[in-house]
Amino acid sequence: MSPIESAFKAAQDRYAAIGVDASAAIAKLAGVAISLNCWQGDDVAGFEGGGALGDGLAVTGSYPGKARNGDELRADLDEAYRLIPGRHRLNLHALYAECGGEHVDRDALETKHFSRWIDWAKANGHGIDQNPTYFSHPHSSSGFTLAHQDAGIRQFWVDHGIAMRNIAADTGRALGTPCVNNVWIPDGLKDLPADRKAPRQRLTESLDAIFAEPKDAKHIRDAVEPKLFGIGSESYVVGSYDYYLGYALSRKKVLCLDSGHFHPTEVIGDKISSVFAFIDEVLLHVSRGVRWDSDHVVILNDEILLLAQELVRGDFLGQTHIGLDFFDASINRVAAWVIGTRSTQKALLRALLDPVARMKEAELAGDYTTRLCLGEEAKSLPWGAVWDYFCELQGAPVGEAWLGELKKYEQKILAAREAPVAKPRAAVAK
Ligand code: RNT
Ligand code: ZN
Repeated sequence: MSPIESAFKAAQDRYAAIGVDASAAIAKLAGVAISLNCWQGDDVAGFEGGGALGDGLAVTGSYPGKARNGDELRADLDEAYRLIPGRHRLNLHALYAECGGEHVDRDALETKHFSRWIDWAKANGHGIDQNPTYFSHPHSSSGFTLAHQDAGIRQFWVDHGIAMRNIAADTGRALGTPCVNNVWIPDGLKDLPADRKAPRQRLTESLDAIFAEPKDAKHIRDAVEPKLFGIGSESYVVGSYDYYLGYALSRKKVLCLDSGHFHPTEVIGDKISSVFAFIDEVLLHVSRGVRWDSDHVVILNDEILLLAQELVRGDFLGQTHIGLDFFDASINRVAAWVIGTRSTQKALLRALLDPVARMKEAELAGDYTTRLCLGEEAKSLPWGAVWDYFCELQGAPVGEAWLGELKKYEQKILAAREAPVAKPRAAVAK
């Protein structure tokens, strides 16, 4: 028996004593696929070769070795998946289409432009999720897309939405697992609007046009993503939370909850059981806002723990698509995926190991002392031993061992991507 396994056995006994089945927790965690956001790999640059990132999105940092094309991005993702226990998905974006050097505008994208992604996903057992890209484009430069006052520009973006829906459905069909197609638009205003109503009416018309064609739920799920504010849309966001909650509810769509898209004291964990009272499926963009929607890498903090507890305690995992959404260019970008995904999984595992049955029982009996005591004691139970064993079972590195492996990848692969720096000319002594 390996030291990891014997530590697990001891932990398992400890959990059994409080009525928790650690093996069952591991089995459940193995079934949770997390959708890694491709855009962490290249700072949301994409392959269109266009202008700078904007429309409310910002990436800071200049860590060397950023992926510059599909092959490099896939190689980096392969490395990340290798270091994460379990089988996971990929969260793609329209601007990662591979058009073989040809300029194909967003309204003309077809499934063939994603065939390299689909083939790679099939070969490696990954599901794919998609996102139409409503930013970093000349037609989004005014800060408006689907709610634009110009009917022509609106139509361009509706056509993009339709194209991406077709692509998502084909992707889901090809991979045998539904592709979640998530619509986020930057539309909003920096300063106080004179008219808050008309853009929202236009957005409803545009969305209804995009979703007009019925699609098979076996292949595609349509999701919509609300937001409180963005850089340049501080005063007004057309697709607010209230707006999309109503839209998703009335149109039977998947509601996307991004942890960075609410007031700093508002947490999405608290919303889970409310939205599931009326909505069938939720997409999560697990992220970490620091003072604002800063998209820091997810860590194992109280916010993510609450989110995981709510998913587990409400038995909502089967109706929840878990995606990541962060972009940090100040650290190794592959490490960002590994840390964010492993931390999300750790939160889920801890939630699965909580003595929930006993806590609920105490709550119903009005014994809040016991409830508080059990929750606090659970925090120092040997969940780390269960996590290590899960990693070992899944053939993933245990503990920080993954970092050593990634450093080798960095030295061998990422470093080679940097153009050699010209040596400064020696100062000439006068
Ligand atoms: C922006 C949204 C959106 C994006 C991605 C790149 O605030 O969170 O999900 O981060 O589409
Ligand atoms: Zn998001």
